[in-house]
Amino acid sequence: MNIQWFPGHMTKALRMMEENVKLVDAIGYVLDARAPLSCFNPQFRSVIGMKPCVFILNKCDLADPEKIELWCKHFAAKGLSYVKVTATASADAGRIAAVFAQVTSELRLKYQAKGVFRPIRFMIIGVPNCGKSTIINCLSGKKAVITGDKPGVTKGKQWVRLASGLELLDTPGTLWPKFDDENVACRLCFIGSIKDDVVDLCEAANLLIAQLIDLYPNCIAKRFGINCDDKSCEEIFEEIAVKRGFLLRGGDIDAERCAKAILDDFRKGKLGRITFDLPAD
Ligand SMILES: Nc1nc2c(ncn2[C@@H]2O[C@H](COP(=O)(O)OP(=O)(O)O)[C@@H](O)[C@H]2O)c(=O)[nH]1
Ligand SMILES: [Mg+2]
Repeated sequence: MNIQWFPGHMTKALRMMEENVKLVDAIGYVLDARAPLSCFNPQFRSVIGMKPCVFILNKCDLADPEKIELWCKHFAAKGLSYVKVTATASADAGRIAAVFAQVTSELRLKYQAKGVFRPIRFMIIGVPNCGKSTIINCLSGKKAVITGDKPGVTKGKQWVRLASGLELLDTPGTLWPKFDDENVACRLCFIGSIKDDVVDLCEAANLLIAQLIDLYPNCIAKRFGINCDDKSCEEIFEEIAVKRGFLLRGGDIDAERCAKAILDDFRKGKLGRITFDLPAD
């Protein structure tokens, strides 16, 4: 799957982040727990610089608990701050606030010693659709910023001030111009970071089937009530279409509709709790 496209507004967003990083004390780097490795944007290195950073593994309700633990161990071994959350669950706000407080504790003590009051500012960054805005709403306890189940919902920067004195900068999600690894491109597509209209959905659905058969061999058979043994991805795709009645007049399968349904099932967690990426050095 070759997506070599980089919309101009993402360059603009990256410049905005590079300018605004001077104003913040720390970074909240959001990763989708279903594909954390694919969510690392090589261009963010220049954004983060030397700022303290918290890695937020989000959408844990949709991800594989065992693999989430591997990621947590990985961050801990590297001495990195992290928190695993489900931002749509308001109960997780406290844990995010706690780790934010932890990485800025030195700074807050310094302010206290000087007797100055200054808000602590975090910039929230990540690929499109990983839940940045939802995390901000979770922390603020209300709908402070707009969220949506597709990429490109947050357009510009937006500051949100919390009662605790914390200030959060919401940013638009950005991708990078070229994906070196084919897996990264398709996993970003699976998790909805890449706009569906710039990819071939049928190809994406077939790649999703291939990866699922490899990593979670029973999940498709279980969800769609079909037998996947010794079948190719194309055969499985067709069986799903027939089983679900995604047929066109004349009896051909409605591939587009079938592809959308498979991707949608994955994105909504109906195929089970799935994580594609394992930590790597
Ligand atoms: N299941 C689940 N959905 C989430 C979670 N966090 C965010 N979402 C959904 O993911 C979609 C994208 O969220 P949004 O905050 O707009 O992402 P952003 O583009 O990174 O700002 C929305 O439909 C959210 O409701 C989570 O932890 N679990
Ligand atoms: Mg957003």
